[in-house]
Amino acid sequence: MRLVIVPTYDERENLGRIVPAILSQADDLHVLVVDDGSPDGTGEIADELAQADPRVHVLHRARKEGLGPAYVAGMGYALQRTDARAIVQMDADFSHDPASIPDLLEALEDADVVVGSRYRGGIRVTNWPLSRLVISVTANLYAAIVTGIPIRDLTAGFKAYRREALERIPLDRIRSDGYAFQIEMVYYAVREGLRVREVPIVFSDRVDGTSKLSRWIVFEAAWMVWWLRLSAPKRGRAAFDRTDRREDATIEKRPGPGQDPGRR
Ligand SMILES: Nc1nc2c(ncn2[C@@H]2O[C@H](COP(=O)(O)OP(=O)(O)OP(=O)(O)O)[C@@H](O)[C@H]2O)c(=O)[nH]1
Ligand SMILES: [Mg+2]
Repeated sequence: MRLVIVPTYDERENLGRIVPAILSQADDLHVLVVDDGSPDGTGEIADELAQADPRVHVLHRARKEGLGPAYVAGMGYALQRTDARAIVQMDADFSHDPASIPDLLEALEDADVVVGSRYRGGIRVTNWPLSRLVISVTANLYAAIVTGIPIRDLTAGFKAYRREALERIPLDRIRSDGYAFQIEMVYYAVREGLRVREVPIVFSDRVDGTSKLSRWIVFEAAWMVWWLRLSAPKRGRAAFDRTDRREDATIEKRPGPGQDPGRR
């Protein structure tokens, strides 16, 4: 099976639609909803979905601790309590189109980590005010320069990992919340010598529900990239120096750890 992790906080308007939309993409897909005690009852909706379909799993957490900790918990669940051979992370608010999941998983056939990218080969973001787009593009450029990772969309939240890749990423070291979490995951993947590949996706602004974006999340990412750069051990720095900067954005330094994720 392959597992799609969806973190939720107050996503009542979206969860009941996104889960079936994900499951319909492939027969072996399961969904893990990680809900941080949403006051709007999203957790109960998740339980109802799980009762009706064995392909739906729910991880309840007591309180809102942020996107990063929710994903770390969900990825721990994936590795310890399932035999998922591939793990996808995506938002619940339809910013990430479930129809792109098969593309990400196909790209995973010859990569260890696949980043669903808004900015590789053009800009594909719909409905965002220009100001937010400018901030996002600038922030990604800044993060790429500081960390030295040639990925256009380092803050992307739509990603896929081989199980063996996720096992190599030190999840217990990750403390960050929002954009910084996304950058950290790619950073550790590159540092571990995993093959990271960027594939184009279209990102749409949320239509229903409310944003959990905060100023703190932006500041956290702004200093986190410096922390990553300055704390990188020599081995990691050397890995980045060898990083391939070709336009196709596939970072390949050595063969991945896993077998073909298409089989198990
Ligand atoms: N479990 C959990 N999920 C969260 C938390 N914060 C955000 N999420 C979920 O993470 C995903 C992304 O959050 P969003 O609020 O959409 O953040 P964003 O995409 O940057 O901002 P907007 O789409 O503009 O609202 C959504 O599915 C949220 O419900 C949290 O603290 N805990
Ligand atoms: Mg969103």
